[in-house]
Amino acid sequence: PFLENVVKHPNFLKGEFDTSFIDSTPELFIFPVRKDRGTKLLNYIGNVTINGFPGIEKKKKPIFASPRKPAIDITAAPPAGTKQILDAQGPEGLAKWIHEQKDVLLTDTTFRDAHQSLLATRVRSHDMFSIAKETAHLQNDLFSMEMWGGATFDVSYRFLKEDPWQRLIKLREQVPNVLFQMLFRGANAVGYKNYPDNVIREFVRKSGDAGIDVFRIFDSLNWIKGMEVAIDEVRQSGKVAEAAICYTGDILDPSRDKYTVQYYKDMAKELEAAGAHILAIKDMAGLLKPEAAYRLVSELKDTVSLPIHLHTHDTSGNGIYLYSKAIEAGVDIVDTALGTMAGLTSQPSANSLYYAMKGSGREVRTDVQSLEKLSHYWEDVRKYYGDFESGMNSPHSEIYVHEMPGGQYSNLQQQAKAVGLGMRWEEVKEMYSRVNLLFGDVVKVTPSSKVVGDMALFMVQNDLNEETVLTRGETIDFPESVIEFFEGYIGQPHGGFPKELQAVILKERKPITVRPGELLEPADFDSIEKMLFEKLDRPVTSHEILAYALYPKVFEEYSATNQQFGDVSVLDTLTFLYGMRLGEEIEVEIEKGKTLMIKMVSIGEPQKDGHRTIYFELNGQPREVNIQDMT
Ligand code: 3PY
Ligand code: ZN
Repeated sequence: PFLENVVKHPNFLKGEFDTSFIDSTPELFIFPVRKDRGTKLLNYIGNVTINGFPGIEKKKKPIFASPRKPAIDITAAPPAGTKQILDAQGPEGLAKWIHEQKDVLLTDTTFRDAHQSLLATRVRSHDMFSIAKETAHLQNDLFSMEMWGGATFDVSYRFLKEDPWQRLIKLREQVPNVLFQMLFRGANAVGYKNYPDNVIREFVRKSGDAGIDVFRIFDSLNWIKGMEVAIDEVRQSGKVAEAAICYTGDILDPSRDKYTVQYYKDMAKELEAAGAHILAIKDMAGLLKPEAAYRLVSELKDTVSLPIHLHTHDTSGNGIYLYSKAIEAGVDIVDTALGTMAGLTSQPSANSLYYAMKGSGREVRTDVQSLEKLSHYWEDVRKYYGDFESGMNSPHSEIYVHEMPGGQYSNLQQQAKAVGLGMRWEEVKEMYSRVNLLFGDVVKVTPSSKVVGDMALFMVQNDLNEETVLTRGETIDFPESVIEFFEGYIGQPHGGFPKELQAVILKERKPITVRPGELLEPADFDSIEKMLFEKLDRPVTSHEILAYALYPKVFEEYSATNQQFGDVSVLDTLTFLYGMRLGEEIEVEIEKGKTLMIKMVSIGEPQKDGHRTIYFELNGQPREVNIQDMT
């Protein structure tokens, strides 16, 4: 009661005390939830056992052996790494250090883009925490770990029902030595539309405080204006601004003259002038062919004096080849994933790249034995998420035609299934490339890629083609994301919008040409805080306020689930996705040193009103919960 009074005190709420501990340890303040955590978890487990997990087929919980873990001593602090270089020398010092390295440096994407691209972003914090310390010890020579941002933020709340900030904070504690990198969508932050400037700035500040060091900032239309606020805030926060060029088209194909080498060189110069510490080439779909990689990296090295960091996806199977060409041309850092989380729509394998470059004169800075050990863990963990695999099991050279980003492939496929187009996936992909041309050949990366995807789904669903969109467009209600795109609310595409299509889509609405951030009302964080305080009946963290400012509905749904079931992130992944088998017993560590023993004893028959009673033992005591059977 005393604490409750304190935290409801007006001064406390106004932020006149140092309240940063609320952000880092929110569980201390969630009193009502703590009391019956056990029952809430039983309700969750009962529910998922009976009704299945949304989006995947209900099935009996599969049995897998525990994941293999490297047998190393993780009690001592891990060896120093790039984090210590940044802390001692600042972003400019770090850039200088990168330039001095002869070996190629790696960013490991296993914790972010690899699973975003292979498993629809569904890898849970639980499986990252289990291997984080080992990773810190074995991967201490990485340039960075990309482990946050992109779709992970939204998916954590929306589907995994867990707090992405806690993922970041806890990983930071366990990995104090390697730079943490996030993917930041410029004015779209980690969302799908432009946000007010104060949201962008606050998000950058808070992510920096929580542990992010390197911000890879891009704009989904390569519109520099959409990146400037973020770059500025990252610089002011003393963090590393890695500004990205999104690569699209084909610089080797003279018939595709919209995105030329000169176009990318001009953009690189502008990003350098805007304050980038590192230049990223973000080949989000894997369109950069090996010879193009050589040419682009060579020319960019002659154009700017920034270190160059290359990102690609291995969808075509050409990833290692293009990296070796880029390395020959002098690229400084490349993005790879651990072998068993690499390839196809994910990044090329670090393990394979190591062997490819051995003896070439420029080696990859890594210990391949360590990579193999960590790869075993991920090989085993990946099985948990089998239901989210895209089904792609060989290289797809068709990527050069449809140009769909790796991070979008498995997600759009889930979206297609959700609207009943699972069987028409081939048509959706083909329509995706047609929509790109209809839109004037745009850069496709979140959120512009989502707009193209939404339009492709919409056209397949409604049996529309390029002609009928224009002739019947006046009477068609286009998806909201498509309307906002043509209004200019995610920025201005290179070469402008196709005018006729824009008029048909917008109807009475007028497009804007300025930066949306100049028009959007700043978010009112105080009133969000008050509203959430009333609703949740507890102090709210600045992280929650930001999450609400980004996606109010998703955050509200997450909070409701959280109130109903408590913190489900403590469950192991198979229990989270499939519940329990009869007679099974599991251990759940709900906080450090506090473990619940849960046994599922029996499941009652459905009653007239559809309820079933599930009988558990919780720490040896009988407990029952009633679950509505919705199957
Ligand atoms: C994202 O924005 O999530 C991406 O991965 C884009 O490539
Ligand atoms: Zn990517």
